[in-house]
Amino acid sequence: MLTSIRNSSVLTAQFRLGACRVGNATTLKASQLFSRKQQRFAHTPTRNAGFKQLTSADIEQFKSMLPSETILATPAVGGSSDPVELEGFNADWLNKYRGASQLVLRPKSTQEVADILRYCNENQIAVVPQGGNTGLVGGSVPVHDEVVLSLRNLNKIRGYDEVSGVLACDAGCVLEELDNYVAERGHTMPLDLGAKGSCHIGGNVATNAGGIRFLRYGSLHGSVLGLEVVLPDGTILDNMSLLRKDNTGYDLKQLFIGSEGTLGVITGVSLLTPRRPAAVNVAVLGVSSYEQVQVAFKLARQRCGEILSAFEFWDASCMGAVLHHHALRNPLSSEFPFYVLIETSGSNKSHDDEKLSELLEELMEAEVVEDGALAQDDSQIAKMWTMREGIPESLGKTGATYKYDVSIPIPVLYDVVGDIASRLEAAGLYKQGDTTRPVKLVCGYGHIGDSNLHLNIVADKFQDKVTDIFEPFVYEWVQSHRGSISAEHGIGLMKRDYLKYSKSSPMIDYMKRIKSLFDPKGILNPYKVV
Ligand code: FAD
Ligand code: 2HG
Ligand code: ZN
Repeated sequence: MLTSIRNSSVLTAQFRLGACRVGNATTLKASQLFSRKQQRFAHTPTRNAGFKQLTSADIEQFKSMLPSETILATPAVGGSSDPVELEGFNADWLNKYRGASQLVLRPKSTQEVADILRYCNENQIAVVPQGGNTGLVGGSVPVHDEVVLSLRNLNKIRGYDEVSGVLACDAGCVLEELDNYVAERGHTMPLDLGAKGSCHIGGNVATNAGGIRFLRYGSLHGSVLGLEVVLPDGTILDNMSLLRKDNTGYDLKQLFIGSEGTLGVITGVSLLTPRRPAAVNVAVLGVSSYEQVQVAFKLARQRCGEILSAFEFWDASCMGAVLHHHALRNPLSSEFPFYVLIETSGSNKSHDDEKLSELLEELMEAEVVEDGALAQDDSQIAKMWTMREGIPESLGKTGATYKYDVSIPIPVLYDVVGDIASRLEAAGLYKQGDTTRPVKLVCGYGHIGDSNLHLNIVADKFQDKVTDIFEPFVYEWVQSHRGSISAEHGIGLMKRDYLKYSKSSPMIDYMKRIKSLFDPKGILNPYKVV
């Protein structure tokens, strides 16, 4: 029996003090939305003068295509909606990017999406597709006055095959609701992320979202079987295949996965949902160094490879923020420089329990891990996940959060956190523990199993003076280690000018050619990605 891993009664007693589930991103956004003034950055692209400015005649046209309750138009364009109603569509989750759209359209069918796009294309009206608006790179909100095309009313499940586990649904279905639906049928969505209560499956596909199950189920490039996409000229590409195998030429759907709304509007998604694991175990471990985090990961793969479903880590600064903002208690006996969350998922509980216990004992005996807590029931599992998934929300409550989502080889993955902290210190903007400086926290966490670090820098506000310390430095750093400047959040507006750090110029050139093939007039999500 493992003695150092805290037993259930201790864990239960501590957790009883008020843990809560990570908040729905929409809820956070609503409460935070106008509490901080959004900054315009020096590099905000200027408005493309070729795009038409909306008139009341355009609004009349949209009224002839759509039910009136699906249109939000302000008096500035001849409508009657209060501009406050549009604020939530103009500001991103981070409250870092804000557009000035005067028109939001919320179509209820693929045909309505096609009618809108055809009209916009013919009239050179710029459009930004929007899902749950949880994106973290400024891709989901207008830069200037682009029309917001919200997919939230396209939210029906189209069909489910319980034998194959193939789900077909509208793009505006919320990820968590889909997971609840397939859970009732013994399956699970192949992706899971902290924003699941708000993000749409269409947004997930458009960003090629990764998340905490990537280690087990891999990329959406593998799970997505088919897409229905409306092109900027109104053409509906019906590629809603329900088949796992389909080798009939070019796999066009792959181009839209991760295209961030720049090539077409995704209106339907079909994807493979795996069987829901019958047995799930979660443990949180305290680790004294990043080197030991790596040792723990190596051993976890060796001992539990076939049942390992997540291996996440975070540092002490993240833990401080999440414990503070979620009223959680640390389940471990003391504080550690690093924390690891291990999850196993399988079909045989006693087999998995035994394998995980053996791993944990080995980690403790080898002094790789200094203390750990093993969840004893679903409620403890949820609380442990809150410690990890609640980090972005907690940092957001701490201050304006600059986010870098990078892939770097695991051995050097955490080094960039220290290097950024040193640069900020040298500039006098940051000193660990000194809250009077503009930068409060420099911290790292992420999906270590996927070589994916989330470097977050929390400051009192967004300002170029701070950004200039770590941009383009962080991208140069990543490039020098042959990493990727975006592991999972995408390019959006934030990284558009830095794409060259991860893609060669011939590749960028081909990306631009693909963009002009699908969207020759450039109306779809302009100023983003390329
Ligand atoms: P939006 O934010 O609305 O849009 C994102 C981009 O996709 C935009 O460019 C938009 O134009 C485009 N788009 C949206 N819908 C469509 C559509 N139907 N057709 C065409 N283009 C479209 N991301 C991860 O990868 N892994 C994580 O673990 C993760 N965790 C997160 C945790 C939190 C708390 C938050 C706030 C975000 C997290 N994200 C994560 C980022 C974000 O949630 C994901 O990128 C998500 O997939 C975005 O979905 P959405 O519906 O909110 O899309
Ligand atoms: C996560 O893994 C998300 O929690 C968000 O990808 C990361 O906010 C971030 O930097
Ligand atoms: Zn992530």
